[in-house]
Amino acid sequence: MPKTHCILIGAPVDCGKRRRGCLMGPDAYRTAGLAEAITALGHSVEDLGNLAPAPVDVAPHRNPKVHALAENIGWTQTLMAAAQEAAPRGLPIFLGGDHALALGSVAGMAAHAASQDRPFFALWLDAHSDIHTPDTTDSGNLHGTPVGYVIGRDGFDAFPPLPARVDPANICMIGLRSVDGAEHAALLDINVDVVDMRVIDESGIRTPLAAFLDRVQAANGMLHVSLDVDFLDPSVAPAVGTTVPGGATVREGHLVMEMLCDSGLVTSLDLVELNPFLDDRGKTASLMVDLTASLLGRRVFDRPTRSHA
Ligand code: EXY
Ligand code: MN
Ligand code: MN
Ligand code: MN
Repeated sequence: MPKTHCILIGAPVDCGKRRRGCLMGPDAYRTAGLAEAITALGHSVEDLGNLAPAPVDVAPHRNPKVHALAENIGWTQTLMAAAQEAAPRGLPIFLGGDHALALGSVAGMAAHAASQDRPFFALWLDAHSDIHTPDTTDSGNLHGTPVGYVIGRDGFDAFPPLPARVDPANICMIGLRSVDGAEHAALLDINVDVVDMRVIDESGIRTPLAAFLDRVQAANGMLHVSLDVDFLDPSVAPAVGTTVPGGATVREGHLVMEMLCDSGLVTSLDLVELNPFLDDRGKTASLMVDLTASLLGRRVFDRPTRSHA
């Protein structure tokens, strides 16, 4: 893998849901040796430290269940700007923080891709589709809405206008096993590439991922990877507030990262939903660091970079 300048962006977003703890996520990754793992692979690292949400004053959402709207909007503004500042300088790695950070990271990276006149793609590694809007969410937790926002669904009136809408056909979701009714209805209506655990059971993770990566490559696309801890099975990654049994194994996680590395297509990464308060002596934080190292070229045996086909 070519030497890469990795820009760590601490995004201790903890307002996307009610259970607290993700605010400790960025420092848990640092404690688990993320920077050292990256430099050991010959890459350079720039750590921007932990950012903060922009101050926002906003009326409550018409859905009274919506939680912490102003803080989520403030983070979206901060991270949309941070993405566009960092992207021209290297590979931004957003250290979460819950998945509400992707409201800003994905919107910002899509804006950057548009500025480069290149198509933007997103790989959503998650038990959940996160495609609610503030009107359709039943929990009011906005960490369940980032995909809804970036594809331009209605209901995000108070959020920053999208500089560039993400085409749902350019999103691939892998690991799905917990999709709410309203999300299911939305997914049937649009052409997001959905790969649930049943598909993985039957055909493995390689085939659908290779097909998606072929599409990204053919389009000369920029690929954002959003890795939610709950993509993985809770037995190997317990430090997340929304565990769902029947998730990806450690090796399936590494295969995804190794294929992404081989493809050379990844231009930004989110590491989200780590709650160190729920971890077992740093086991989950360390696994996420190891998966990031696989994305950045860590291998047992070096072999010629093969296409993912
Ligand atoms: N769909 C459920 C909700 O909207 O509350 C659960 C969302 C979990 C979201 C986490 C980030 O993946
Ligand atoms: Mn998620
Ligand atoms: Mn999830
Ligand atoms: Mn979650």
